[in-house]
Order: sequence, then structure tokens, then C-alpha cells
Amino acid sequence: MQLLDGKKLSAEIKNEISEEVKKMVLSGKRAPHLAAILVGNDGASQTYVSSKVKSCEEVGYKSTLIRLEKDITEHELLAQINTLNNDDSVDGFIVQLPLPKHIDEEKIILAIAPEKDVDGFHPMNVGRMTLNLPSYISATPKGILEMLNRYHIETEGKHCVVIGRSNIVGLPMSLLMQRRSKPGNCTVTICHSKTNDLAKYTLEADIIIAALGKPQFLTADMVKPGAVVIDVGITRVEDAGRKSGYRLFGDVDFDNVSKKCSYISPVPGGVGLMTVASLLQNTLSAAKEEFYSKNMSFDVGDL
Ligand code: BQF
Repeated sequence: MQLLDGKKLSAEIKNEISEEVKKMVLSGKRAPHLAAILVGNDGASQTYVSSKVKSCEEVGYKSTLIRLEKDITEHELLAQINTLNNDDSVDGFIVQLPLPKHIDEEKIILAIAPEKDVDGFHPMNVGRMTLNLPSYISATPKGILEMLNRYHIETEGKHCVVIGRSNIVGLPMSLLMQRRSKPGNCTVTICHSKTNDLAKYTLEADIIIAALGKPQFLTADMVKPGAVVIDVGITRVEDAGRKSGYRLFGDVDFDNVSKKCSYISPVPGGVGLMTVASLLQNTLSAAKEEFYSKNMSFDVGDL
């Protein structure tokens, strides 16, 4: 079994980005600028946002963290988004999810200008991704593609089983794995909470992408020998014996599955780090206007 080392790959990607930022700055351009909106003080969300801000510093980006109270109104959040949409010094921004229950996430995502939507959550970007048009790709699926690519894992003609159908991971991942590209060209099966006899599918899989959010769900008896196993799960379980106060669990029973498969991504240190690296890549694309020219996303001439 070979470990799909997110720590090593994300360091590699960050080095590549740093080099490019240095060149940009030397050529007289300003450094890329990512802004993040964090609503409330959920522990996990704070950790994720801090690691994104810290990663920006590491690669030489400017970052801005906007913290809002948990009881902010939807209207106030929309106003903040509008400000960032119109701020020419900001290349891209994210609204950290999940949001408090009184705020409609769908409405918030729709308000983000597609050309600054570096999370790739806006329907414009999801739609363009689906149709293989240039767009921001959701950071977790993008990071998984990068992982498969950098480990030279052959995907063409393989059977990929995606467990989970979320808008952010399962759905885009399944579309990306079946499309005509490299990595890609898989035969894809999407499994979910209503799938009968899930093991019937996973036992046939050459590549399993577990993104259902149930700790240690995928066990060795569900995996074909030699399969590639990607673990997207990240569940915090309280553990008083640790200084953080918690332990992270993936969706895969790592200790047993790792004995049976060809490649496996660990948790922590796997897909999560790739997610952050992909967000940095998307921000660089935003600064370079790779997918959209500024304020012109609806211009037919750009299509
Ligand atoms: C690691 C996320 C669920 C809901 C909202 C490194 C991250 C996580 C783990 C990280 C995630 C998960 C993020 C590790 C961002 C991934 O070493 O294993 C990094 O920062 N993530 C998020 O922003 O929102 C989430 C998961």
C-alpha cells in the first residue's frame, strides 16, 4: 500500500504557487488577494479559516478575514458580499460554510460574483464545470484530481464508486471522474444513504471515493484487493487525552483497509490539505483572470 500524502503534495503545490507569485510581483503586478467571511465562532470553521489564511501567508498572497457575529442578518451578510464583489483589490473570496440556520446558504452563494467565487459553489461555476467549460472547480474534488494526477494513478476505463452526493464533493467528484480528461474517463457509480447493498458496488470498484461523513464507515470487507481508496471524511470526535481536545476520523477504517488496497489517503494529512491547496490555486486563477475577465462573466463574447 502506498500513502497518498496530502502533506507532501500540498507543500509541493504551495511552492509552485510561491514561485509564480514572486514572478508576478517582480513584473509589477500586485500579489493575489483572497478574502474570507466567517460567521459565528464554530470551532471547526475557525480552524479551517485560520489554515486558509495561514496558507495565503505562506505563498505570498494578501488575505483578509472578515468576522461577523453569529446573529448577523442575511441582509447584512449580503451587503458584505456586495462590498467584496465590488472591491477591485479582492481577486476572490469565500464564505465559510456551514452558515447559521437562519441564513439561506443558497441565497448567499447566488450573491457571490461568479468571477470571484473561488470555492466554485455558485450555480454558474457548477454549471460550467458540468459542461466542461472553464470555471472554478470546488476545492475538494479539484484536490482529489490533483492527488490522482500527481501519483500517476491511471483512471481511464476504471470503475470509480463515489459514496455521497453532496453539492460540494460527491456530485462534482462523480462528474469530474467520468468526464473526457486526465484524470477522468472512469465508469462512475454514485452511491448514497439510500443505496441498497452498498458493498456490492464498492467491491467492484477500482477507485473508491468515500465522502459520506460517517467515521470509519468503509471497512476492509467492502474493498476489492488493490483498489485506490480516497478518504474525504473528517469527523471530530472528542478526546480528552489530546491537547486539541479532539481526534479526527475519516470515512475509512484506515488500519484495516490500508492492508488491502494499493493506495490510500490518510486523515488527517490527506484530502483536507489538498482542499486548501486547491483554494490557493483557484485564487491564483482569479488573480490571472483565467476563467472570467473582470465584471464580464455574462458577456456572450467570452463564451
Ligand atoms: C487534514 C470542511 C466539512 C465541512 C466544512 C487539513 C482541512 C481539513 C483537514 C481543511 C473542510 C475540510 C474545510 C486537514 C477545509 C477540509 O490535515 O486532514 C485541512 O481546512 N479543510 C472547510 O473549509 O470547510 C469544511 C469539512
